[in-house]
Amino acid sequence: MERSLVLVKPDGVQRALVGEIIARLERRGLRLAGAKFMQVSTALAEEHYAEHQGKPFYNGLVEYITSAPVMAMAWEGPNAVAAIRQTMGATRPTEAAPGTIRHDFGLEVGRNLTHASDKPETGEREVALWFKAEELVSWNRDIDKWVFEGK
Ligand code: IDP
Ligand code: MG
Repeated sequence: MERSLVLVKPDGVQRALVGEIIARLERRGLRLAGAKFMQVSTALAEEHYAEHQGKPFYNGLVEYITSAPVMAMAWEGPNAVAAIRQTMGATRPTEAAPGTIRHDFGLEVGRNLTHASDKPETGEREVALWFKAEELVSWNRDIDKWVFEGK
């Protein structure tokens, strides 16, 4: 079972889209494993976005993610990483497919509402960076057998 970090970034929180974004992931069949509403520190922002250090948008990106609270979540399911990135849509909202979150609610890459892990390994690393082990819940959902083929 794959896991992905999902962040509703400050623009999504300020625009009251947390519930909408959670609803889309729930309806997709993904299972929530952890969630916390939090103000991101500069240190966490810099570690999370370390791969982008040195790029022209890096400083703005750290400012953006620390500018207001975020909803940080761990979601799981078969192929969760690919499924969640598909639901989020392409990084640039004007390149995101209709029906995706970034298309349906966004216009600019620097206000693209969400973060989702880009590979299964990244998912494991990012969930461990944002959540302590005791903040994650391992559980069986009654509908799992109707969503997960192997259950
Ligand atoms: P991703 O969030 O779809 O994985 P990445 O390329 O990993 O996209 O970039 C991380 C975040 O950095 C993006 O979600 C977006 O908020 C921001 N970003 C990426 N490219 C640009 C840019 O060209 N200008 C401003 N912000 C950018
Ligand atoms: Mg990325």
